[in-house]
Amino acid sequence: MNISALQKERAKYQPKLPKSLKGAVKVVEGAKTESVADQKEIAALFPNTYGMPILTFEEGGKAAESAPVNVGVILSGGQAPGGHNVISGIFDGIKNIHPDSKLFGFLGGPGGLVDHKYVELTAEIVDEYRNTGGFDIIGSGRTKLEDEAQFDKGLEIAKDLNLNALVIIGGDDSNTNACVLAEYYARINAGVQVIGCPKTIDGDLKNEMIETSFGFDTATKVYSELIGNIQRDANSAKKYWHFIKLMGRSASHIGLECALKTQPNITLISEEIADKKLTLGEVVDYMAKVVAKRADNGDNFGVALIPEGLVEFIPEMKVLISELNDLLAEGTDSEKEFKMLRKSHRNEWVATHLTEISSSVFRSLPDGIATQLTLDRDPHGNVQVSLIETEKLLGEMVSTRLDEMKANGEYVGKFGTQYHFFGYEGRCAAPSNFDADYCYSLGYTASVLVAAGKTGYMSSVRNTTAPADKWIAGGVPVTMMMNMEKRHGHMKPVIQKALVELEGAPFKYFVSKRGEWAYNTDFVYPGPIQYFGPTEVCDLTTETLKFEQNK
Ligand code: FBP
Repeated sequence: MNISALQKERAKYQPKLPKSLKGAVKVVEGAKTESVADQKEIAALFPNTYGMPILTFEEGGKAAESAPVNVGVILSGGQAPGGHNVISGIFDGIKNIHPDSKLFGFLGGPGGLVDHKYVELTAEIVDEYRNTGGFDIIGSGRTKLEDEAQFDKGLEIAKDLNLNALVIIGGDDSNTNACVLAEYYARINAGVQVIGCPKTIDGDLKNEMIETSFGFDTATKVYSELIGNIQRDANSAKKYWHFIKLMGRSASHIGLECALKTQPNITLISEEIADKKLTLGEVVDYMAKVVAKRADNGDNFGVALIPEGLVEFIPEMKVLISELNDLLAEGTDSEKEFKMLRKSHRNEWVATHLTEISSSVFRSLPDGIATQLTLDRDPHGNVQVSLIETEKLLGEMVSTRLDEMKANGEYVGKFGTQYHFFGYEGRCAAPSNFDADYCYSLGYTASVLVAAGKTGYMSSVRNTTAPADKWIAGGVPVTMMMNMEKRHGHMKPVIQKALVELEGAPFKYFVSKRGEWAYNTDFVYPGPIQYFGPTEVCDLTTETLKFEQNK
């Protein structure tokens, strides 16, 4: 294979491990745990895996004589930088337990387990992927492991391969399902353990024991580099407002982290907009005022960051989307009628079939956006919010608002826009040192949990703003992170999604600064991720973590 010069050098990087994982490991049991909410319901649903203690690894103990262990690994959901290092961490960990241990990778995500598609991950294969981005070593997928029939199919192949454990690398939903699987295998005495690893660039799988999900660090560094470059261009040409949509399905962690790194003029935080119940018009007003005030200073340029999931957090848009989901639900009479119409008549037809309020919201949207809301639906019939060009929606609405302000003598200036969406370009970047080290440690931790016979645990590596050898590795029972939520009309046990906390230190700092950043040009240019060089630039953690840990 032809590989780049960087890849060649980077392959030699030896990820840093917490001290406790460098030799024989002592597994220390902490206090019994409770779920974050709905304790009674969760305990009843997970009788075999509820209430287990937190585990912390310490140096020492005697290196015990161990038998080989066989592990199956699955990558689930969207790519996140560092996935390959979780796999190399598991590989090295189980080989350290016994050289005859084996690692099998299920292909194309959880579906590979059900369809019995796998590959044995040999040293030769794993070595080729160390410290690289992407999930291409075995591929990923979004099949949900939910029913017992799938679990039973999975057990067949686990038995054929003589697996001791499955490690599922995924986000909140995949780890929820991993926990259900762990409980099921424990209930039927299947003899197969299940361990989870916290992945997602979105940064919304975190809590007291999981400080961050892997990939968030690298992805936000890539986006911040690009935002910084655009800010420099904006400040050089002084003629464009750049509206940048940032990936992150629901939570605005990515937007907040990038704002803390780059200090743009506007950053919208969906959670705040929902909390203040701001209308789309109010959001547009806020943006237009910043544009106008900068224009007063002669600055007809700027940068605005817009989180991908924004529209679902704006109350009237949320209602509109839910009405559209019902109106255009597949197989309904209304959907059939809609499809029979000429394209040019569809938006008008939709507007007349909504409630009065939603109809007026729908009519206020630029035509192209209104059409996007009626077209792109996922297999469950929901509008695919990531496909809505929110950046254009806001740019066009701000432009209209500025025209009104100009007519009223409230704005003198020029408003030229450029639109961007940063998403996929950050998901498979070569992991930063932080993600390379963190992921390798998560994988290694998973191997220790397997050797200790644990199931229903998530790999946990904490104290991550300290140097890696001071990180605290261990395991957290997944049931501890669960609560009951309504999904598709039914109450289900799920891992609580972490949204941006409006009382949290990262957001509070942002609020204290955003006024200055709006009107001054205080741009910061972080530059590209550094893989070689002084630790001050190579081993940086996220601003979010620094604020959260008060560092
Ligand atoms: P995960 O939650 O599975 O990690 O995926 C996150 C994500 O990258 C979101 O930020 C984005 O909205 C979504 O995946 C895009 O999904 P797809 O890869 O299917 O287009």
